[in-house]
Amino acid sequence: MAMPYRGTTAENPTVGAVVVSADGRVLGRGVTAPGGRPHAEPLALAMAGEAARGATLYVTLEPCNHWGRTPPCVDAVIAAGIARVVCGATDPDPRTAGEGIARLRAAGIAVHAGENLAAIERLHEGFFSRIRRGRPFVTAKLAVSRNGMIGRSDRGNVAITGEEARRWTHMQRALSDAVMVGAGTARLDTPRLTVRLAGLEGRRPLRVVLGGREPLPRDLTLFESNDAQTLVILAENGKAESVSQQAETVVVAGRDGRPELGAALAALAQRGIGRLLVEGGAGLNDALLDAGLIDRFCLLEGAGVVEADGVPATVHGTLPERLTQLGFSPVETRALGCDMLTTFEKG
Ligand code: AOF
Ligand code: ZN
Repeated sequence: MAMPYRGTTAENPTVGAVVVSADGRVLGRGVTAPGGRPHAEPLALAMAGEAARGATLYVTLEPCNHWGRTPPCVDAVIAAGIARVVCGATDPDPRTAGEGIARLRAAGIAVHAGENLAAIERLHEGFFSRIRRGRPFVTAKLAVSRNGMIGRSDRGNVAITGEEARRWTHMQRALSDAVMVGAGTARLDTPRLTVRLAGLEGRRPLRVVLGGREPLPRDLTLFESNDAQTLVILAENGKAESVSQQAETVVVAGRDGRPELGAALAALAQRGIGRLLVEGGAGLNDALLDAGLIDRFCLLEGAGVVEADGVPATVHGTLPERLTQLGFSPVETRALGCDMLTTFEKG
């Protein structure tokens, strides 16, 4: 139930909680609220009210045991008289890290932890990555023509894939905390990086531009449109750059005048970004792949061919070859209209 709400709760995980009576009726349900608070459990418990006494709480993450901006969920669970808790992974946040489960047990509540871990790891992959590795979970998306091109050199936006692939991409943006492009793509493709899907206008992932060696033009489409916040990541000791007032900037360690990729991702994690979607181009994808910083690669293959001036998707053979060399394997292939989507994951 929490899956569709991914992308709305940063810096917190998107937790789902359900209160179920002894005879199997759903008494209450909750998902971490937009922005991360309230947490899922108090919402589900409030919905169940008095009926929660003696009931079972199913929750995708260990209930928290710390005073953050809200009181510990464990206190609410105990106060509600819940008899049994079935939860997913332990919370890797060091403020809870197993203590939530310990306190529930100490209060006489039966706890079954570690249920359905594969699905839980997937649901919370952004939050887990941010806490465990200090960087977001990175999904790259790239659209290539049948002959492996992502566009034409210096030609800006070239249609590679169709309407269904566009809608799929916008949905991936909606489910992300931030969407990132490199400076070259920001300049040439003039993307808006917004969610333009009926009913999901409220989804506004942070837009991130990774600065390059050249200053960014101040009239960038991303700076003009006020639809979502924009963050520009710049390299320290790079050229002093005055970025449009519409955007925020963060300065990280640099290499060759460009932001160092690991430092850029760490800066995003520090801002609470757990789920990051990278929308190319080829240079940024290749560099992230080289650095081992991509966790999932979504390859959209269009039916058409880009003939003259084609920009290849990678400088290392074809993308599927390169991904295989790096230890990725295809986990899903499906048609999106006339286009094909193949998802590659590591391991
Ligand atoms: C839960 N239920 O729905 C979520 C939890 O700053 P705070 O107080 O909001 O605490 C954030 C931490 O709470 C976060 O790092 C994670 O450990 C946990 N998230 N816990 O019991 C929830 N979203
Ligand atoms: Zn909590």
